[in-house]
Amino acid sequence: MAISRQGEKDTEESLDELTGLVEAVGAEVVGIAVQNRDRADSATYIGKGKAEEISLMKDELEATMVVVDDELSGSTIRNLSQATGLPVIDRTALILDIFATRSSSAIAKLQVELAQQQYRRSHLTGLGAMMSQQGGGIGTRGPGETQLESDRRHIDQRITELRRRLKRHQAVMETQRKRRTDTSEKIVALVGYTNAGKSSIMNYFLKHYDAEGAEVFERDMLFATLDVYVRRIELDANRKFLLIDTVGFVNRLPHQLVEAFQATLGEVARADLLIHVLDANQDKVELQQRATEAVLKEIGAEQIPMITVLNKWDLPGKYRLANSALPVSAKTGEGMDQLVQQIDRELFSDQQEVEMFFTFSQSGDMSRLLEEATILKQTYEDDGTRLRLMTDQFQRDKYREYIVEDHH
Ligand SMILES: Nc1nc2c(ncn2[C@@H]2O[C@H](COP(=O)(O)OP(=O)(O)OP(=O)(O)O)[C@@H](O)[C@H]2O)c(=O)[nH]1
Ligand SMILES: [Mg+2]
Repeated sequence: MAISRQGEKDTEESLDELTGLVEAVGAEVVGIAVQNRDRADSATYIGKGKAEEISLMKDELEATMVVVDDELSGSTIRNLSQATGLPVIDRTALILDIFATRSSSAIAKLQVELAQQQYRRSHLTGLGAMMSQQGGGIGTRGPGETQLESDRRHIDQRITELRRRLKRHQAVMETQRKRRTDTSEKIVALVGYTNAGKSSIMNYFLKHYDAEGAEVFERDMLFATLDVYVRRIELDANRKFLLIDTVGFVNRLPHQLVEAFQATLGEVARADLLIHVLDANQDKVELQQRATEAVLKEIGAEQIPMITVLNKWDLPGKYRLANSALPVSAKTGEGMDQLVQQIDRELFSDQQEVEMFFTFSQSGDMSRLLEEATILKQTYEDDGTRLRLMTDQFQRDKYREYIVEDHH
């Protein structure tokens, strides 16, 4: 159910998306109600008349719940529920619910629960009142404390605990990241709308570029991936990068989730290059694109260089974008060579040939550099080793003192 405000054209698109989200939790949409009005009703969101209409239709439709395409306050949820005679759930709670059923790793579970508790806390007023009407919580209160205060206190305690645990996970991730950045390895992150094919593209790279890492989970469902997967991809011995696959986005991704998923989304914000994956087999390509761009902005990743791909090009719907995007298919491999070329150009165009000289006492630094850079020529001299190398900017900065200036 939604209201359509004047001048807003995307109500229908948004309701299509909502239908997908409802189906993602295994429910079925039996009817759609839209009301044209400029502002939401302060008490019941939709007008009283419309609410009564829904109430009258519910038996015939066998409806068991109202899903609202917006985030509502706790008291609006309660009022609308009373007016329609049905339980009401808003868009945010629905998305949180999908995330909750999909999360399997410890860190994803913590992040989802944090978002859920934050949602609960901000909706306590209305929902709490509903609970106390049912006589819940009697006998559990501290002296002089209302039900609401005690609920809030419990939630706050839990939120503190969840944040503490997440911090520990983040510390571990930070150590892993330090280990990676020490080797100057470039990071490429797959981003995009949920179900666009990010994990499938990751798996294509794993299959074709001889990586040791295990394949990642891909499935035709919303939010199949809720974690961060990092795999090393080797285009060849000298051109390696880390590829990151992570959670997909939807339109108006709840801010509680974006906040709670900081540990996960932070990995994206640190990437050197983004691959924005769009599903070309959908007429909602532009909606998908906007949804992803909005989230990237929210996590501070909008400045990172980006390659946009139209995935699933093997399927009949070939929706294009106004700007140039690369058609690819993770299934058939079509366009993937061009994608590799573009990645190569973005990541490794700062490669330069230099000459370096290491004395024998500097051989420690030399062997560290040789793990990363390509040797073109190596000559042993009386007092050390002379190398011609292909290096990137990071290596040239780090090993600057060994670079031999051109002598004439
Ligand atoms: N025909 C076709 N199907 C594809 C292609 N790429 C992915 N798919 C299918 O699309 C579905 C979603 O793919 P995933 O790789 O799981 O999508 P994702 O972007 O990782 O999705 P989330 O993790 O849920 O955000 C799966 O059923 C894939 O098999 C493609 O190029 N062609
Ligand atoms: Mg995925």
